[in-house]
Amino acid sequence: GKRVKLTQVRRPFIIGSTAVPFSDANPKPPGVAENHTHSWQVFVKGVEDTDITYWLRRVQFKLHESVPNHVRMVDGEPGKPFLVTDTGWGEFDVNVKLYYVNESGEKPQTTYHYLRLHPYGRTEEEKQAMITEHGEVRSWAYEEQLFNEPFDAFYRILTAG
Ligand code: SLL
Repeated sequence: GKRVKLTQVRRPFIIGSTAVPFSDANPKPPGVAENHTHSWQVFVKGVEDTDITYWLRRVQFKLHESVPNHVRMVDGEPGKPFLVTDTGWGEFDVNVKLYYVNESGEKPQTTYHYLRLHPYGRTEEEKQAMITEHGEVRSWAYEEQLFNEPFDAFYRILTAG
């Protein structure tokens, strides 16, 4: 295949996490360890949940080694986030490896996301801004995937629809 010269295609996406402390409203499921304080999710998804599986086919989330089965592979399902859900007690860096669709010819790329359980900020206001009405601590990053001189076939996939 040929590359489309002098062309860049950008696709926005979100890497994020949410965490909720265990409470009456978020009870600890049976079997969860005594020292676990939160349930959490870490994800890669489209902005406003738009589909990104036409360019991203799989995501590997490498969690802290203290988490059982800490390397999680998630295959894309159209329109759904690439999502890992678990429980724990501590914050850590998640290694996020993005695998692109075969037509792209792109090698996987690694990025990071810090899993936050506790709100942080210099002021009480900044901390409050991280908490949603459901008591979720939210840490989201808007990212942009750049495809530089994509292959012809991939360019057509990127720009279809
Ligand atoms: C810390 N650097 O020391 C961090 C590491 C690791 C948190 C936190 C595991 C839960 C499980 C878990 O929450 N690890 O046992 O499944 O604070």
